[in-house]
Amino acid sequence: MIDVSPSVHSSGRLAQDQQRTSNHGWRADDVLALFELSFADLLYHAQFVHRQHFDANAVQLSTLLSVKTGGCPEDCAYCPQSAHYDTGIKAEKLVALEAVLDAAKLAKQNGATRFCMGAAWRSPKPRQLERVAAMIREVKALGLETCVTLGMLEDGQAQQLKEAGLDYYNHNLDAAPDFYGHIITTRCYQDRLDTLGRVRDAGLKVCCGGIVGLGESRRQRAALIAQLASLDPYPESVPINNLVKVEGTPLANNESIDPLEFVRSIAVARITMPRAMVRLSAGRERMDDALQALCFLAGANSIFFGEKLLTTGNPQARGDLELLERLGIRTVGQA
Ligand code: SAM
Ligand code: DTB
Ligand code: SF4
Repeated sequence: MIDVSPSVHSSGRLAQDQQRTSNHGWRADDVLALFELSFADLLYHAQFVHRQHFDANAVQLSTLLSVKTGGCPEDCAYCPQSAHYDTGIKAEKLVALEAVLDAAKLAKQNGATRFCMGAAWRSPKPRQLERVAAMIREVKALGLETCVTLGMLEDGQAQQLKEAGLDYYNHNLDAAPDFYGHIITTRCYQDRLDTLGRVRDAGLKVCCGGIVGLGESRRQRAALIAQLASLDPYPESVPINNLVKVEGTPLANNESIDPLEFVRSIAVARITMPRAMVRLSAGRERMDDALQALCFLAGANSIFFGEKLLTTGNPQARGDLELLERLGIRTVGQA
């Protein structure tokens, strides 16, 4: 019989790894062993780890705003904003500062404590970065936690964002190294790791996660999480996205992932990155209440809140608040 005591999992790594924020590497095989636990054993472990570091009845609300939509030169196969695919999303200009501030004020009024701004760029140009830095300064001054995702950064750019008051930079690894080339051909894994290194060196917190349901195997899901958990230190924030299938993208007709496998992915992220905020990110529109409740039980402690992600839909705010109330979950600032 498997030992379900929370101090030891089948590969014997849990006890030591839940204690630290820096790892000396998770092997994909060890992460795969977690995926292969029984559902009850896995959730028990995840909930145990979660409760050691967080209030299990608290979730952070984050609101997303696309500050520069569409026309992206990258060819990410999942993305409605890539100029390579005909998805009906038009390329727009960078949004004006005032409009960003209005959205941030509204998000705060509605209960969000974190405001994330996304731009469909391969990498920002100096003038664009200055404008985003001004947005960060003003959003931060409202008392909101700030996160931006702008693509690859060059030397000095992460520092500039840090000086503007940025808390987190989001830059996802998205997929396992051996699957990345099936999804994106216009950049490589090392490009992503290089930007993550610059973000870390500038003293910013790292927000880095991935997408499940891209057509990867369970082993590749485990390898993605092993990569994330082996960043040293591991990310403070880990968004786990379920693919939103968008008409016109190459992945529009992908088979959906088993919902319980998505819950497993959250649980494994929680166990391998015990102190990280694990964010139940894209894909909630297609999840029912019970499935989202399982995600919280598995250790997710943040959601995107508000009717839109970047270009696709998200559940209605009122329904989210009702669900959290039914579950006895409070909303909080950064946990
Ligand atoms: N262009 C920047 C970049 O790629 O880093 C920032 C914006 S990009 C839209 C941010 C993240 O959104 C991607 O890394 C990916 O994880 C997520 N994303 C994009 N399209 C998605 C989709 N259809 N389903 C789920 N997640 C998606
Ligand atoms: C992340 O990992 N997920 C968010 C945020 N970081 C920027 C983006 C999800 C985008 C979903 C597709 C869209 O709305 O365009
Ligand atoms: Fe561009 Fe980011 Fe979309 Fe890739 S995920 S196409 S880099 S906006």
